[in-house]
Amino acid sequence: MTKDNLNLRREKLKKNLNNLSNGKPFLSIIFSGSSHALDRFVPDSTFFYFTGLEIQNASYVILFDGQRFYDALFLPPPNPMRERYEPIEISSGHLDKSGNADSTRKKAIRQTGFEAVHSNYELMDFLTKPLNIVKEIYLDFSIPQGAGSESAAAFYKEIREKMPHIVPKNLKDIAIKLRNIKDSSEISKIKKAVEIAIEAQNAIMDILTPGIYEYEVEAVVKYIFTRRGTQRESFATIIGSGKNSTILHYNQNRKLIGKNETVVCDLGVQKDGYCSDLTRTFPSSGKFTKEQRKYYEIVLEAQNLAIKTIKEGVTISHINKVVAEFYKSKGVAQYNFHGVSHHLGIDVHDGINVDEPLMEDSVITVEPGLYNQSRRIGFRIEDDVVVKKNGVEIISRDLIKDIAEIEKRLSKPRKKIIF
Ligand SMILES: [Mn+2]
Repeated sequence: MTKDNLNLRREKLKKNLNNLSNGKPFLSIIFSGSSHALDRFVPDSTFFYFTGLEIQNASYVILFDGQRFYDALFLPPPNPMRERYEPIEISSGHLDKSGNADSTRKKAIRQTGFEAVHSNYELMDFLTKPLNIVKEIYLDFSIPQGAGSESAAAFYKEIREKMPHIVPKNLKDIAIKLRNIKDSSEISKIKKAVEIAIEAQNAIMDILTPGIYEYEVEAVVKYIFTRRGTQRESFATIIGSGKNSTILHYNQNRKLIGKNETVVCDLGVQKDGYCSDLTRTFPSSGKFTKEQRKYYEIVLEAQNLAIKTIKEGVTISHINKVVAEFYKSKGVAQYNFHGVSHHLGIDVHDGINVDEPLMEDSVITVEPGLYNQSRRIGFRIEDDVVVKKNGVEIISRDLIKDIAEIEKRLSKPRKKIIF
């Protein structure tokens, strides 16, 4: 992520906040969160979007005093005891006796691209000083996803308690609005994440066979993800066979895969902060049964229809409606359990409302499914697309999905799961 992109994002945020507060003074704070002792740290996605940083207990603060903006990053101060437990690449450093940044702080300024870096010791002071002029404070009210959510909630609670007379306002909606449109660096990161997810789906097609456990398939997925240098899945990988293929978020992955079952493989990985999310449904024995084939063809047709519908200005609600009507015409509406699309980005479900018109360079999934629970047949086909003015770019186009192609690949000798 270049510093230019980050600066541009922060400029847009300031402009939006300024509009919202009608030019009156305000404060805004975005907290990065923190992890439990042995957990791998996941920064708050909004903090990451505006800073590109993965630093625990850091805050991005904006102060507008009515005349100008002060942009500041607050970081944990150097702490040799903590550094015995965790690597600390960037810390706030200190001010020297004459009030100048010491070399650690200078390094932090250089590495983060912020003009001002302060220590967390200075945070409450910085926040409470302008309280005679500031009447509004923008915070992220929603509990951030992932690890660190408790610490973020506690942090925001403390801030609000210390400033009882200030009107708290929600920053999340503005952040989500900005995050709706991906810049070129974001799209290229999502493409990388998709590439790795495709590799995982291809690996599944090499090893899938009746008689192995769902978790063995998951192990192959995780092997690919980790080997490619990623640190986390977009969500817990779903490998659902037979009746499990009809349970949308089945991620226990404990069952032995039987003969002639449908196997829903829904997986994604976060690479450089951005998620992929791809689903394919494979026949465990290499060939779909006649009944399975019927469902698969309908789901694939529904997906093609959805993809043809998507372009700038269309809403996700509309896409859902188009697919629902198509299913109705095929007599399978009762097996349609969920919406077709969600936004994809730093969060696997980038939280944009389904009634918001899609924008050029929004990135969404297209994932219709059908689930006949009594027949133990579930199907989902999911691709990731960039929305364009007059259509889409299918990022995951290299991953096969036609019945003939899948059956051909699955007819090859099975690879053993040995590394
Ligand atoms: Mn999805």
